[in-house]
Amino acid sequence: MAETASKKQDTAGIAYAAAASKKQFPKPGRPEIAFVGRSNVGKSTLVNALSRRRNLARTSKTPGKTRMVFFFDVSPDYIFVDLPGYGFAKTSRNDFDALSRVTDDYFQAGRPIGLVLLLIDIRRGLGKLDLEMIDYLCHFDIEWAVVLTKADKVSRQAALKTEREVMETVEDYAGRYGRRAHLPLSVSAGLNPRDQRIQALENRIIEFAAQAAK
Ligand SMILES: Nc1nc2c(ncn2[C@@H]2O[C@H](COP(=O)(O)OP(=O)(O)OP(=O)(O)O)[C@@H](O)[C@H]2O)c(=O)[nH]1
Ligand SMILES: [Mg+2]
Repeated sequence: MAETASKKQDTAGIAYAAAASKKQFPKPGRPEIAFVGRSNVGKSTLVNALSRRRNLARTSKTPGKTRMVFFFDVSPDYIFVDLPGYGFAKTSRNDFDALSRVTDDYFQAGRPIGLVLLLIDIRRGLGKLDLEMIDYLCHFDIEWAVVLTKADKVSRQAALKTEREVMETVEDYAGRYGRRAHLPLSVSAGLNPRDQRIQALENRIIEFAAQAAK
């Protein structure tokens, strides 16, 4: 897989590149929308929902499915980047280091990142690793917004409560780093890709990609 990884491939009618290391990253072009978060939070599922494809990004019940950085050519205006998840302990030490390295390389490569979507399982809320990720993104001056996933697993009321709690943390970090705070959006990509909240997220992505392209 590694030797062919940098070559452009095609799945579900969408071109993509898969990179196991920074040497295999495609040439930077359009603004990139990157998906990060703990393993199993639903990054690949959300990539599929937003791309209106069932099987573009591989998803799995078992954490640690996405091991490489995938660049999906989903729109004339932006590229989706599906990253390996963090916080996945059930792998060898070396594997984990490799996962971290390729993610770290991605963020430090000076690519045209329009927005990072930091995905949080709505039932778990922000954890220590997520807060470290926020610090990391702020440090590199990368624009980010929180997306709460698996909203179908909780009541609307509980979802609103978590959105409010997360917003407090987002505002705290935004204030600390002198950034604009972006409202967390909750989605249930697994069940209904045509949900209004997916639409709201898509609108936000379009807005950020347009800003990044300026
Ligand atoms: N109920 C529900 N399940 C979801 C939702 N989104 C994802 N899932 C499920 O959560 C599991 C993990 O989804 P993935 O999209 O593979 O997660 P990931 O973040 O890409 O995981 P890694 O690649 O391992 O980092 C799968 O079984 C999905 O079907 C959702 O909105 N609602
Ligand atoms: Mg994945």
